[in-house]
Amino acid sequence: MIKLYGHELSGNCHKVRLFLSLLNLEYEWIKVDLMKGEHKSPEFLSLNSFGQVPVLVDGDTTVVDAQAILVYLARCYGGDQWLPLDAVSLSQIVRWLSTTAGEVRQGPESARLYYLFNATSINIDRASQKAEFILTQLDQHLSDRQWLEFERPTIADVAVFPYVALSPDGKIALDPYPHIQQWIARIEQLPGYIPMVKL
Ligand SMILES: N[C@@H](CCC(=O)N[C@@H](CS)C(=O)NCC(=O)O)C(=O)O
Repeated sequence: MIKLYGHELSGNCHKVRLFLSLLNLEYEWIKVDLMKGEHKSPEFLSLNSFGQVPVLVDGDTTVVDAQAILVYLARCYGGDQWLPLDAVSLSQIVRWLSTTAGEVRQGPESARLYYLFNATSINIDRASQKAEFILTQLDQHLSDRQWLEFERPTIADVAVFPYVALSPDGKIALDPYPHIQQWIARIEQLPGYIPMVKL
């Protein structure tokens, strides 16, 4: 059975849990207690030397990094629907995987870390500015479409969704972004949708 190592308050882990649920795949959840530093233990570092969750183990295959795991699951269990492979479509999806690891992480994800987990090394003014930038861009992008790319949800939506929806945890209101709010509501209606645990 697939094993997922993670923490329930991590949006990066939630991307993977959400996608496993959308794909209706069974898996074993193995909690890595970040508060106790379990992600820096020798056992966990032997799975991911970066010392980060999520990590997915499927038989002999170990995949680290939320975006890499989404790609792996999509191609093994979801097929073209979630991750098409022609050059143009693939580049459109990768653009959003990159955006979530870049602008979304520097913006709403960092603001959430600052306020929820007291990560005071984060420059909150910079994170808030970055959040406003990417949320404005996303809202505009979603103004004339239902999903980030194509006429259906893909791993682009699954990857970008958690930290955007969690923006209020970082004291960033979503009221100014009506198209993002509608997109969030659409994702919440997908068969298999699961909410994230609240602190
Ligand atoms: N690029 C990685 C980042 C993962 C990440 O930042 N995980 C956090 C939890 S959300 C973590 O494990 N932090 C502990 C640490 O970096 O020491 C991914 O997308 O999976």
